[in-house]
Amino acid sequence: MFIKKNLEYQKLPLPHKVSMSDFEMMSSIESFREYMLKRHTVRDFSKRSVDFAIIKKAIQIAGSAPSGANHQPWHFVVISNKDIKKTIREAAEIEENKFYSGGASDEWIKALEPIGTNANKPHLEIAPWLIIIFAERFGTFDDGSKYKNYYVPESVGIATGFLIAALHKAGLSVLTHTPNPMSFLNGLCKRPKSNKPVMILTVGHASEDATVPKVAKIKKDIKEILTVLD
Ligand code: IYR
Repeated sequence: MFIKKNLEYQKLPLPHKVSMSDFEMMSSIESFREYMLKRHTVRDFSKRSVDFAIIKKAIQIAGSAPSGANHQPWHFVVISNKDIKKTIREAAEIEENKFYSGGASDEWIKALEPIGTNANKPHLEIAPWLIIIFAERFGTFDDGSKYKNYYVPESVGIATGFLIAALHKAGLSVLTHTPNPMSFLNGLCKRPKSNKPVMILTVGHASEDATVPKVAKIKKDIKEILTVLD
C-alpha cells in the first residue's frame, strides 16, 4: 500500500470542519443514541438478498477507521456464494460441537446459557452475506519488503465497530461469530498466513419471527461504566 520513499510528514488543513451549537450537539448525539439503541444482535435471519453495493459501502466505512500508524491492518472477505457459506457452516459447526460438548469450561457454558446459543449455526447459510474479518500482522511495501503493523487487535476492533454501525445504518442485522480455531478460513478465503481470521459477521435482514435473548437488552447503568474526574 505505502511507497517506502514517500513516508515523510506533510500536513493538510482539516478537511471537514463541523461546528455545532451546544443544542445541536445534544440533539445530534441524542438521535444517534436512539438509533444505536435500535441495534440488536440477531441470530434469526431471512433469506432476503442484499445488494453487494450496500456491503461494499459498509466496508469503505470500516476502512475509514483510525488505526496504528494508519497502517489499516485489516482485510475483509465478503461471501455470498452458497457452497462456500455451506462449507463455512460445516467447518464452524465441527468446532462449535467440540466447544459445546466439553471443550469449553463449565463456567463459560453457564455464562452462555442466558444467551441461548448452541453448536447449530444455520444463519451462516441462510443470511445473504458473510464478512470474514482478517487482521494483518504485517503489510507489504510496493517493492515487496515487509513492514510491521501496530496495535492490530485494537485497530481491527475499531474498524469492526464502524462496520457494525454502518450495516445497522443500512437497516441490516449482524451477528458476530468467532469459531475457534478459525485457521480453516485462511485457505477458504485465500488469505496469506500473515492474516489472522478474527471474526465472521453474518449479515442480512432479520427474519419476521426473529427474537433476541432478554438478557442481551440489560445494559450496565452509566454509573457502572463511567468515572468522571473533574
Ligand atoms: N463461539 C461460540 C460460543 C460463544 C461464545 C461467546 I463469549 C458468545 O458471546 C457467544 C457464543 C458460538 O458462536 O456459539
